[in-house]
Amino acid sequence: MAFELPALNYAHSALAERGMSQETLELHHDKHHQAYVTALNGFVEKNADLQGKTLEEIVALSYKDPDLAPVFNQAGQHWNHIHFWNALSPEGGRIPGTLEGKLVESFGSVDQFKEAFKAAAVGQFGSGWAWLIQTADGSLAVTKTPNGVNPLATGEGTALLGLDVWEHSYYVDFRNRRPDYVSNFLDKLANYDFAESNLA
Ligand code: MN3
Repeated sequence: MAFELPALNYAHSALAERGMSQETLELHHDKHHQAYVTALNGFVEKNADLQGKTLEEIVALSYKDPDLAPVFNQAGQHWNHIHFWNALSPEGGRIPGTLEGKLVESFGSVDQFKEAFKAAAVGQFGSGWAWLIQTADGSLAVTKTPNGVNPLATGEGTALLGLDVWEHSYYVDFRNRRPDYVSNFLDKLANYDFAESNLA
């Protein structure tokens, strides 16, 4: 069964007032994400070892396998973008109580969490992702990954909230101002209810 592009949970125009335009979502979801899905399906079609595997299984088995590097790039990006659309909300920015408690416990304060996340997102050289993760001991941490890599592949922890920092995610709305895109995400777009729902 071929992988499919999931529909957004909100209209393409729903985030425009909060800093992510309809044009960005049309390009990013309908074009970029679709391209990853199409390419991944092309690889699966030609490789019997990949057929019948879940997306998570393909991410795990292709990570760091030089022969499967092109497969990993597409599978990782498909997984990352499914996560990312859920990490955005037309009512974003509001942090529910349980998650807030965990953030304070792990980072000292919500502001210190945001500073750490922003440092990771801005500090990721070139294309990649910033993540809020829950590590094996239950505490929260911030990490960054290049290109299509994610915490599922690295085994660093469970992804709670991921932010795409590839230029295609912010160039229409913020041009070269990645720090402003990251701050806007944390304050206005981040779906912290989704992040909380990912807690163990
Ligand atoms: Mn992207």
